[in-house]
Amino acid sequence: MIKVSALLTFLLIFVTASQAQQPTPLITNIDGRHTIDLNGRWQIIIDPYETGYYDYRYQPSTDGYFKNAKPKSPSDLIEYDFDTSQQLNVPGDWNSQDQKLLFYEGTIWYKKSFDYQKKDRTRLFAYFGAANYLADVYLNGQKLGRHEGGFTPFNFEITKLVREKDNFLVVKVDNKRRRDAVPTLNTDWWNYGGLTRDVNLVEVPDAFIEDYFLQLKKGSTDEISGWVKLNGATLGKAINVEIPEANVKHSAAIDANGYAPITFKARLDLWSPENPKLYAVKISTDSDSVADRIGFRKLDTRGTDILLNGKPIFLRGICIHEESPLRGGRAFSEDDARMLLTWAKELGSNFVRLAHYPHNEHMTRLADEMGIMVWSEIPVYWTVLWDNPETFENARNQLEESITRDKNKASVILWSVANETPVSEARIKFLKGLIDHARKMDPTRLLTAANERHYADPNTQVIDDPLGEYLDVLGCNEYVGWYDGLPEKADRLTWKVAQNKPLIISEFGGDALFGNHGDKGVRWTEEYQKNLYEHQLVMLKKIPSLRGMTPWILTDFRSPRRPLPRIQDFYNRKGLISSRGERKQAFYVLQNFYRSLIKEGK
Ligand code: GCB
Repeated sequence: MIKVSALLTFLLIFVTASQAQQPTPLITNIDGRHTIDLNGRWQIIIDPYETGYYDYRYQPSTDGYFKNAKPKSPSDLIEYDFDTSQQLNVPGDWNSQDQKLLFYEGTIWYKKSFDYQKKDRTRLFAYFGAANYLADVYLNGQKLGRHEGGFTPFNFEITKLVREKDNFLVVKVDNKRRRDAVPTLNTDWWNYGGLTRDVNLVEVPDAFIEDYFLQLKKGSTDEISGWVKLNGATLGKAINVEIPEANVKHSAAIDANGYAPITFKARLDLWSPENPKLYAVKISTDSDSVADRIGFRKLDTRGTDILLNGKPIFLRGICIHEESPLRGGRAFSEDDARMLLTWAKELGSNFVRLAHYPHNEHMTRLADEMGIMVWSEIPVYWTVLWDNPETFENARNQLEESITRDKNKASVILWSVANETPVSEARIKFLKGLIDHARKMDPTRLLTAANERHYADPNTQVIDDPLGEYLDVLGCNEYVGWYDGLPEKADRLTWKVAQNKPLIISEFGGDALFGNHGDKGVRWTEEYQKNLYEHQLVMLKKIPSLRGMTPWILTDFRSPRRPLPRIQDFYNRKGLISSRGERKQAFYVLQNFYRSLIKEGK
């Protein structure tokens, strides 16, 4: 008897483990789809010991919290109850919604119940904008799968499992940091956990358009080249791409794998910050149709120039974290995105570095509309495990999900694969692998990374990271005047750049507490920060290959690495704008500088 039950337990665990599948292929442009949003209040259970997942022998439990069990009789023992538990808002990180969760790192279970009217020939997917960091997803007690990575979307098909009444979707979200994860244990931002972005049900027909890539062919201003990918058994015979405003009606045949390569000529008004023209594009088959708004523009480099539509440009940028300074916590809404991008525009920016991970899709959609160019990044930050194949696979997957989501956005001009990573052979191999993958997925955009620099002698800065060989645009972070000497040090430095490529100074800056005034030599004052910017800008203007900059950073943001009482209080204060929206003196220094560049025609 004991043996039989041991075997049964083994089988159950084995079956449960093998059910832990990957998400289904990502559906792009869910804004163009019929969706039912599952945002709002979700019931949650805080589970620091993962009692709802592991049994007391620390084996995955077969009747964990995902069963959403109820006592069937008064004598039944069930030690949890979603329906009478605390609730949190989705989208939203947990840390900023409940004071006791501010520093929490661990598991929280989320549950949402819903009814659904089934429709013939319709497939249903549960789509998550992001969950930080590890998500185990269950519907009606059955495991759908697991997703790793805190800043990219994923979806699971639930057509067969969904029922008309009382569905319960349960997600175990775990934001414990891990040495082998991406990012790793150590970052300079808040580890906001939870269902941080929109959750939707997406309805599509049996055979549907899963994904597509429609961009100008590299080097061309009048030829669109790409592909459309279908999903579903009874595939249509042809797919159509229509751009009515440009008189385009193109058809292409679908191959046996549901894939249709696309090329056609079109006369297009090109997208740029001055003219963020988006075209209504309709992609259809005999069974499905999806609408998008896409901008078309040409992107190249020539020597040390970045060319947009054939013209050299200067990237007047600023770094942004995905944090809503006024509400506090992760930014997730279109309003959050509008506020951050409007502030960037008021600064005089035509470019933003969305640090240090892919931001939510509202940001890139709005950047498309507002004419702001974007540097998009994955959280390969500082010291990930370069030799670990699983870590590489995780980073590669995050990059892939990010490119899959945003590859049709005109605003995105740069994919960045890393931030401040230490030079070594293993790291080059890792990052080269990511670069190759990005180029394969998207041959049109430029590749970059935020690297470091070193001193050849006390007055000479050198940028010669060997990774530069594989990049189109060099990124370099430097903190002259903050971690590296005082602001005046910038006056005596000259810069040497090994590669003949465009350079973006992807970070510089220093902390100032808004309203804290004093002599310019006093740290943490607005005057110090202002003085630092003044000296930096004079120095940077002298670098011949400089084609852009994204100072650190638009707004103050939370960081556990910043404990100094009364000054930092767990905020990184390098913002040009405070955590209450107030502009510091340095904001105006950079604004004036950008205005002068605009006058010079840059
Ligand atoms: C850096 C990092 C950034 C930090 C910043 C700082 O180099 O890339 O994530 O927040 O410095 O403030 O130290």
